[in-house]
This record gives sequence, structure tokens and C-alpha cells, in this order.
Amino acid sequence: MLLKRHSSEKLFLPRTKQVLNIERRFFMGKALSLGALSMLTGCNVADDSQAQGVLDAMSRWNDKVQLAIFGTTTQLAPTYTEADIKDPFPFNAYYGEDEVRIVKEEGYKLELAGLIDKKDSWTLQNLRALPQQSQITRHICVEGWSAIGKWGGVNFADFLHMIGADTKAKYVAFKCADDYHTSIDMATALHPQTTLALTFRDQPLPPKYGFPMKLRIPTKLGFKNPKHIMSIEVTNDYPGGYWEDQGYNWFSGT
Ligand SMILES: Nc1nc2c(c(=O)[nH]1)N[C@H]1C(S)=C(S)[C@@H](COP(=O)(O)O)O[C@H]1N2
Ligand SMILES: [Mo]
Repeated sequence: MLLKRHSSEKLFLPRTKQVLNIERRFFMGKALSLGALSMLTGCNVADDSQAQGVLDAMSRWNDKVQLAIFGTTTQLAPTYTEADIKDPFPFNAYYGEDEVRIVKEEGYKLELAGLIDKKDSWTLQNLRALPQQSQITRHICVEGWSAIGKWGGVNFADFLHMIGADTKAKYVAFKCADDYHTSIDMATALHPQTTLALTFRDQPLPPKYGFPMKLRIPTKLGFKNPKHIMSIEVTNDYPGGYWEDQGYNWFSGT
């Protein structure tokens, strides 16, 4: 069993009923998603009033345990219909909406760094010329709200392969136009739904939702979805992140 790999390490597993339940399900060989978490805990993660408790329980897990359980999952996040899209879609950042960072398209270039063969920077025009995908998925914020939105852009796995990224590396890290940064594991970067999103509801990403681009990861909590991306780095050195460095659980996903 996967968990055995870490059995010699100190695990900080709170033995709450929820966690025991989840562990039990894991040993029964079931994969977990945020939807499955709802079923297990009897709380609807998608319901704002119930989400907080479940998400708090999740964030108490040790990252390594989560990686052992979820690390190789290719399970897809649920998708929804146009009618389910939340309007207006909520804005969130570590600052208020009046301070949204305005990035100009003119002169913008996405910078690439680290374990990547072709490090040439990308204009928005060049990114728009690549094949595009879009999905309607639920964004779940650790603060206890969720909303369904539609994001479109470049399949991130295709992009990583195209630029010759070392997909055996551990992490992909993002620096943003504000002081935000975050990082994800390579399995999540290569997940088929992970999208370098250039649009929201088929329109160019509005400034408040992260113009010129955000990484849309429907299998991760909202704070793992960086907006206003300026640079992408592939690395084996743990990069952390804005909230992760302040104690939010790094894995935070399914
Ligand atoms: N650059 C940047 N990205 C960010 C954040 C931020 O403050 N700055 N906040 C994160 C959090 S906590 C959430 S919930 C989502 C909110 O995205 P939205 O404004 O599209 O709802 O963006 C995430 N990405
Ligand atoms: Mo969030």
C-alpha cells in the first residue's frame, strides 16, 4: 500500500472521525475527490455553510499523506453546464477588488525558467494561436465558498511538453504580477483538466480574474490557481507559495 512508504516518518494525522473514515475508504481502494469527500463526511463541500469544516479537516492532513493518497490520481473533476455558471463570479485575492493588478497586454511576455529546454518567452498572441480547451468547473476556496465558472486556454500538459519541460521534475512554480506565488506537483501540472487559462466565459480573462492568464486547476483549491502569471519555473527545489508559506496545506487538492 502506498502509505507504507512513509510508515517510518512521523505523521501528524489527527485521529478525527472524518480522517479515520477517509483512511478506511482509502484502504478499501477508493479514490477520493472533493465530491467523494462530501459523501464521506456527510457535508456538502460545495455548500458554503458546510465547506469550512471539511476543508479545515483536510488542511490538517500531512502533505505527504495526501500525496501518498492522491499523488497519482488522474480522476477528473466534475464539469457543469453553462446554466450553472455563477454570475457575477466572486473575486478573491489577498487584497480588495479596488487594488486589482492591471497587466497590459502590450509588452507582456510569459517568462519560462528552470528545467525547460525552450525558454523563449511567450506573447499572448502566440499562446492564443495554440489549440484551446475550455471547461465549466467548480472553484472551491479554502475560505469556505465555491462557485462554478468557465475557463478556456491551453492544455497545460501539452504546453509543458511543447516547451521541453522536464516532466520528471517535482514542481512547477508560478510568479504573479502581484506579490503572489504558488507551486504545484508535476502530476497536477500534467492533469488533463489543468489549463493555462486565457479566457473566462469565452472572453479574454478580465483583470480581476487574473489577466493576462491564470492556471486553472479544477482538482485544487482556489489558492493553488495563480492569477496574473508572469513566470513559470520547473524545479526540483520546493518553491512553497504565498499562502502555503503561512501554513496552508501545500497539497490542497484531490
Ligand atoms: N495572483 C494571485 N492569484 C491568486 C490570488 C491572489 O491573491 N493573487 N488569490 C487566490 C485565491 S485564495 C482564490 S480563491 C482565487 C480567486 O480567483 P477569482 O478572483 O477568479 O475568484 O485566486 C487565487 N489566485
Ligand atoms: Mo481562495
